[in-house]
Amino acid sequence: MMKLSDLGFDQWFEAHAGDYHQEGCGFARISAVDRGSYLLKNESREVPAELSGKLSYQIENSIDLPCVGDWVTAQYYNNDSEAIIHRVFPRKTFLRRKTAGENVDYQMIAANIDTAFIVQSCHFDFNPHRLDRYLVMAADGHVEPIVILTKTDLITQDELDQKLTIITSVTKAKVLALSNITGIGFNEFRQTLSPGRTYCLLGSSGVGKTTLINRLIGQEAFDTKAVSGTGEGTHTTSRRQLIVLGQGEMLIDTPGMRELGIIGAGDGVTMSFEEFAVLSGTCRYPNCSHEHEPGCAVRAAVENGELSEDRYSSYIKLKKESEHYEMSYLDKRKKDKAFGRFIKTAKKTMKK
Ligand SMILES: Nc1nc2c(ncn2[C@@H]2O[C@H](COP(=O)(O)OP(=O)(O)OP(=O)(O)O)[C@@H](O)[C@H]2O)c(=O)[nH]1
Ligand SMILES: [Mg+2]
Ligand SMILES: [Zn+2]
Repeated sequence: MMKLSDLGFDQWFEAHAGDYHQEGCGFARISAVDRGSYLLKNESREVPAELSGKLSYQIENSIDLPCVGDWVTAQYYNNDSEAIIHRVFPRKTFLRRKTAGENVDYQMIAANIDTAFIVQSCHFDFNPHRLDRYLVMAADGHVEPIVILTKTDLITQDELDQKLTIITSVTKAKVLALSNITGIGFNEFRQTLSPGRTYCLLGSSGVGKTTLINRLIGQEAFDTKAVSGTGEGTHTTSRRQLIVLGQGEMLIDTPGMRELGIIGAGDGVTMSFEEFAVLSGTCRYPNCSHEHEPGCAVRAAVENGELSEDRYSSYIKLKKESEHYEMSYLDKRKKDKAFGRFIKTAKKTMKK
């Protein structure tokens, strides 16, 4: 039989186990989420699950809902064939994004991920600025990023080398290039996977995330679909799902993202633009925005060519977005909380 530790329940979660233990319950990991319904995986089985009434009442914000990869306290019933989720463990790491559109809210993509594979295709999808956004997302949730360039069969070695040079100029993350058609580079990818660790595949629709998983499994277990003439994917994968491979490596496939808004706390931006953090320390003003202030070390580095103009503008753009959303988000959470309290008080008053 499997142990919970095989599914990633490590010392970090053990340390919380006491607080999250509940009479008649066990611990399990969310292996799939499809709208309001969940699948749970424990040492012996995978079963459908629902939130307890109390838990759904307590949750005030969508990011607090369980997501794939979360650890939960669950109660089994109907001969252990179904479960009720009572509590959600704190997240050791997470991947989240701003939801599409104007409103300021976050959507959880996956929790408790060791490594995020940020997948771009060499062909139509390659875009260093989008890559920056994914890198910020990973840094924000304390997830190690690895960049994967797929479809190397569609470009020449020279074109590939150029792209690799661009990527290594924006990140220190490990970069892998591969083709699912020729198989070149695939073994190097497979060797990055270890038992008991959890990986998440991120990237636009049509870049080959599911094709990679099928290749690892060795069969066409999951649907993939050809991209259009302009390289647009067709949003084939529709749910987030955790797959356990033969040696116990865990992989989460995700639906391709249409729009990748930012992402969260200023933290992620600071971390994936490290060189800016270092330079900022020597700007004349401690809260320098690196735009117009005199004595700005960042501007100076751009002017003397130490930093590229392109990387500078990407940094400024993401920093502004991140600060803007962070502020509006905190504001919104405050209002939501106040509203939640208002509803609860109103309910109590009505009962009297
Ligand atoms: N030429 C080439 N085609 C590939 C490669 N990898 C995947 N494809 C093709 O790209 C298309 C899209 O692949 P999928 O695996 O469905 O892409 P996905 O990233 O899972 O897309 P979504 O599920 O929509 O997010 C399929 O037709 C694959 O056969 C590759 O390395 N080279
Ligand atoms: Mg897919
Ligand atoms: Zn400055």
